[in-house]
Amino acid sequence: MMRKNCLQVPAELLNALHKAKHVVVFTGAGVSAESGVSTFRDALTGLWARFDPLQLATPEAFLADPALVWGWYEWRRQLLLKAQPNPAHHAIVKLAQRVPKLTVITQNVDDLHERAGSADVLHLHGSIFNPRCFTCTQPYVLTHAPEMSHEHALAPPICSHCQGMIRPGVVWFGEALPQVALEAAFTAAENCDVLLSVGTSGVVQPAAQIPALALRSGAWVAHINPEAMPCRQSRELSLVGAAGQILPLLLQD
Ligand code: BJW
Ligand code: ZN
Repeated sequence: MMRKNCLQVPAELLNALHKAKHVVVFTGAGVSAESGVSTFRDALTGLWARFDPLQLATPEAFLADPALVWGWYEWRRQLLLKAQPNPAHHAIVKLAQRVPKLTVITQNVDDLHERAGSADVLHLHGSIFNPRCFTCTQPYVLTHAPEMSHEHALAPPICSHCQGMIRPGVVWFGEALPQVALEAAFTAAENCDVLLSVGTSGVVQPAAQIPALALRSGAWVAHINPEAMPCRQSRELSLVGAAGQILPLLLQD
């Protein structure tokens, strides 16, 4: 008989999950890939294969061409509104029901974890749905925007308090991460028993330190990624495959 999925989850990881008091799930763009959301660094399909991050994802880029940057984020926001959570997001919610404590830390600016049912998600790189004033940080409530294409420039709205420009509520290169979320994420990583690092290339700092912090504190760390991830420690594992296929396998008894 053909087995549909040949991946065997290592018994030591399943044992560690069964015994765990606190599990951390640390996610990157790959967890949303099966929802049709582009990652950043995948060679052909990633956003940075088609767009230059220096022209779109820095404060300097926004000031140089606000309409280019705002239009690009509006295009992505509208794609995200149409996307749905996938089996990976749903498996994380089910796992949370089986362990005493589970913390979701995400680098993603989408809301697919929340829409699947995860609560108290720590968003290290902000949210595409929470724009604010570039000048005075006043939050801005988004209203309906025209249908966008990726080459559509669109002038950003103007702040009603200070007439400054409204910017996307995401963390760009060179900007500090939200301090409360980052501290909570580091504390969770240092105090968990198992950390699942799902769909991240692990190259963007300071978020990339999170799996290493968990390992240093004695936790098991499993990387879930279609690319084999380097493992340098005895408690570090690489489960090779798509998040939507692998995460449901971790729910077995
Ligand atoms: C699947 C899958 C499937 C596919 N299932 N998996 C030199 C050295 C070290 C650091 C620096 C340096 N030069 C500059 C820095 C700092 C910089 C940085 O780290 N740069 C590196 C790139 C070199 N970091 C910063 O600037 C940060 N801020 C900072 O350091 O501040 C300092 C400061 C302190 C105090 C005051 C002021 C400043 C900020 C980083 C912000 C990152 N922002 C972005 C854009 C967000 C907005 C937006 O969405 O547009 O965040 S960049 C982008 O990368 C986005 C992501 O969250 C982030 C991480 O990417 P992620 O999630 O890992 O995605 P990918 O595409 O890289 O990987 C996807 C993975 O999924 C792949 O492995 C696939 O194989 C896999 N996959 N299908 C499972 N089905
Ligand atoms: Zn303002």
